[in-house]
Amino acid sequence: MLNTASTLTNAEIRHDWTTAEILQLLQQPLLDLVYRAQTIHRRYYPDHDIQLATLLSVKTGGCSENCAYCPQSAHYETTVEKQPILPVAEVLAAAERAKELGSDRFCMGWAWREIRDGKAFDDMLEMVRGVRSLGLEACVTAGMLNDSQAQRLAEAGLTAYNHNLDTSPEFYDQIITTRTYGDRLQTLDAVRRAGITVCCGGIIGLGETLSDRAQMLQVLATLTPHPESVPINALVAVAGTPLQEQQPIDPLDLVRMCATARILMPQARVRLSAGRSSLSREAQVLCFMAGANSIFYGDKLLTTGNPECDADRQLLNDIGGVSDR
Ligand code: SAM
Ligand code: DTB
Ligand code: SF4
Repeated sequence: MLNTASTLTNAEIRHDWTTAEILQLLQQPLLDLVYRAQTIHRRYYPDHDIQLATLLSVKTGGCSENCAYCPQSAHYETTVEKQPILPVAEVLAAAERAKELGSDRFCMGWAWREIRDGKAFDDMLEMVRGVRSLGLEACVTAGMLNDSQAQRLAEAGLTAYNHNLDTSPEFYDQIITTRTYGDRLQTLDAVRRAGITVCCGGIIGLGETLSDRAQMLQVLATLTPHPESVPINALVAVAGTPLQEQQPIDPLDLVRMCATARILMPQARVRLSAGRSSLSREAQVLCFMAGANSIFYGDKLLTTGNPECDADRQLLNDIGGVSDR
């Protein structure tokens, strides 16, 4: 029944999506959009499993960038204080706990503008090797990097590098002025050239328009190949940041983003990322219906809260299929 001509056309992997087409998808009646996304999802992920990724902030706070959403930026007064970089052993102990909890991927974050060579980078490489030797996928997010650093991360066995576009090229400079959209794309190129998979997505709820969301998705969907993981974050409005007063997004907008990302990038892991603490179980299940197939699993994201592991385990058990976790 799925093999109708129109479904096949829907499921083609395309890299030439236009913003107008994407805007049209985002504006479709919700149930039509979710149906189309779910149809594609089932074709590319017949097991429709949900990947669990655990986050750890290895270097917290004191970042020189001015990303308006970020509690770790040194430009803003938030409750996040600059912390010393965590030692390798502590990070690997956390990775082991994540493995015991049933995580598939261990993601490590550094609040840096860019990676610099030296001890902290050598330690990062050791962390990557350690996480991989536990049998987990390893992901790093640490700002910009160059070809040689990407190459060394690849040699250490890094599975994925996370570097988000965050928003549209047009809206970008209202959110960040300390680096450009082009800088972001250059880092993604270096990651790709080194043979590391790309984890790249964005945030909704920054004050962007629907057209900004479509433009951001257009940039992602025209990357060749598509990013292997696409995190969709809802802004966590943190006191002290310029975006502290932003109104929460409508959870149905997150459903639309997940569905559209699934249609545009059928093979990607679409990760329902920051903002899950404010979503009902039902809204999360709708996102899964719409094609989200990964979550951050662990009581904390980098500096802000995430649903408790117990609550997530319960949710996954209640929707079925993961009773062994
Ligand atoms: N410094 C590195 C960078 O910017 O690439 C890595 C860490 S940074 C915290 C990773 C991503 O987290 C950002 O690109 C952004 O998409 C997301 N993020 C940060 N703060 C957030 C917030 N308050 N709400 C939602 N997403 C957020
Ligand atoms: C991503 O897209 N979201 C994660 C991960 N990649 C690194 C980070 C979310 C951070 C939310 C705010 C915080 O906890 O500091
Ligand atoms: Fe720094 Fe990353 Fe936060 Fe921007 S998002 S301020 S680069 S830690």
